[in-house]
Amino acid sequence: MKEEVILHQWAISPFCGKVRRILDDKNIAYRVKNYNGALVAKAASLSSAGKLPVLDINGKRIADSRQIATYLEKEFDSTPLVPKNSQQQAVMNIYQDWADESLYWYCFYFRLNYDNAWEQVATYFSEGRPSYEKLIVRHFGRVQYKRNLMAQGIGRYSKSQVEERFLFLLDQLNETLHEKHWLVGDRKTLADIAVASQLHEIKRTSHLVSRMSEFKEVERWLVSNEEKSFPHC
Ligand SMILES: N[C@@H](CCC(=O)N[C@@H](CS)C(=O)NCC(=O)O)C(=O)O
Repeated sequence: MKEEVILHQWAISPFCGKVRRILDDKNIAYRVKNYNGALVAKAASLSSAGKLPVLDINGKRIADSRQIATYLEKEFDSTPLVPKNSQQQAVMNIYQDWADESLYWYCFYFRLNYDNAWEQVATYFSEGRPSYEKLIVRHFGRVQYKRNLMAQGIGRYSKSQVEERFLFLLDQLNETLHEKHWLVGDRKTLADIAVASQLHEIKRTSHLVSRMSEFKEVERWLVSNEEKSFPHC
């Protein structure tokens, strides 16, 4: 019997959203396992980095969205998400790194520093768990992650500075997408998936959602990068 593919995830993690999109694009059937509320401690034990996503596939356990993407590209190559051309590949890798290492922190910032957004995160993050766990997430989760944001650096800037910088970057992305369907070459690549996964999560919880919709090229392109399905278990 063929083994089930299992994605260990948080529904609102942009990196988990990125892996879901890759699995969907490659038509790989999978089940999700969520680590909401107090299960966060269990999530940390799944890999040496202690982060999600983690994917169980073909008897292997793979951690990190980039490692997962590399594995899936090699094993399921009928829908390629990496261009053959090496220059395009390089641009794709730079976009992916920008999404994972820079845009991600904007998503984090907009969730942690705005009460309304954090309330939504606490709700998503404690779905299916006893209600007292939501209180823990709401308070201690916020304190802990704010420390990460300060250590990374972006947490030391004011809301107006971070919003202005983010909207500037969206404007630049908008320019980049002018008369183009995809960020790199003429088909969807990991660059689109990585960047769109971050932006979709920012839109999910951020007060900036209506400002973001002013960037028409980005909006159009985001529609092409929606998740095909949103599986729950
Ligand atoms: N480089 C990793 C980053 C994954 C990551 O940062 N995941 C977050 C969730 S969005 C996480 O696990 N955070 C928990 C922690 O840092 O302890 C990847 O691409 O998968």
